[in-house]
Amino acid sequence: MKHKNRIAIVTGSAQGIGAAIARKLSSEGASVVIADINGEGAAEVAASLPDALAVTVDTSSEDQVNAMVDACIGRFGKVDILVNNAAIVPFTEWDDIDFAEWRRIMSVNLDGVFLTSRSVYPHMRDAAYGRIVNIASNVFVAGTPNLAHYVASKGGVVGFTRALATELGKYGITVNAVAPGLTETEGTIASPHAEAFDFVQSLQAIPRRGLATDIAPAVAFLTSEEAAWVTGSLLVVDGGHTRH
Ligand code: NAD
Ligand code: 4PL
Repeated sequence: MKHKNRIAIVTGSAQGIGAAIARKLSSEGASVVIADINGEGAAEVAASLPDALAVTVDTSSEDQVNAMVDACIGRFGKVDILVNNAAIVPFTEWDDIDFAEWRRIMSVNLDGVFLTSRSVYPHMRDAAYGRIVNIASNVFVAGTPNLAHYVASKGGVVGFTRALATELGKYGITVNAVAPGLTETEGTIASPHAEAFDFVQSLQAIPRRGLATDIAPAVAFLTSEEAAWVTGSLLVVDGGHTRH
């Protein structure tokens, strides 16, 4: 039970990779806040886990993020782990991205990571313990097409991860990023990305589809106590697609 007595917030955990991370941390003993803009989906995941709390939150809203962290502290008294997983995964040709769409992706995928990190920080600093894991993507390594705004947002997430790791190391807080490759989730299956699985599989060292349960163990390592010496890193989890 590597995460016994640990309290974790996982954003975007009503489905997909976030739900798999929440289930994994819960199975290792953590109490998990299932935080998602889809409150109904969050409630369903929370109901399936022991001692989980569902919170409806738009992670791009400063007020809602602060209320989410208050709800966690109110229920559990602390926050040990933050997993920034919530994101929009778009599919838009580069010259069809208008400025409003660019801003929408940045506000959820990048601003949201800043807002949640800033909000949990005082609690982690005062406890002299914290684990922050940001979900990036291997598109930052590969420069994948039809996602330019998303690729830029994930590059921002990797940069912010490194800077925050530098700032927070002295407080016992580690900050790392995990970069999945194309992964079968409710989101990708329902989008044009579904068409890419065969091609991406042909590029991978391991020739099968990536699943959400392939990503969760990498996150669970970085959120564990024993990963104390790993900070500012980017762990690519993509079946050897990019070999980064
Ligand atoms: P998904 O679309 O299946 O699920 C995303 C979840 O985030 C949903 O429950 C959604 O309601 C929630 N969400 C969206 N916007 C939100 C907001 N503003 N506030 C709170 N919650 C919000 O996504 P997924 O495929 O599971 O991807 C999860 C993470 O993994 C994302 O960060 C994504 O960029 C990353 N990722 C996914 C893949 C992939 O191929 N699936 C590959 C690399 C990285
Ligand atoms: C390889 O993060 O990593 C498509 C869509 N293809 O969101 C991703 C790859 C997508 C990816 C991603």
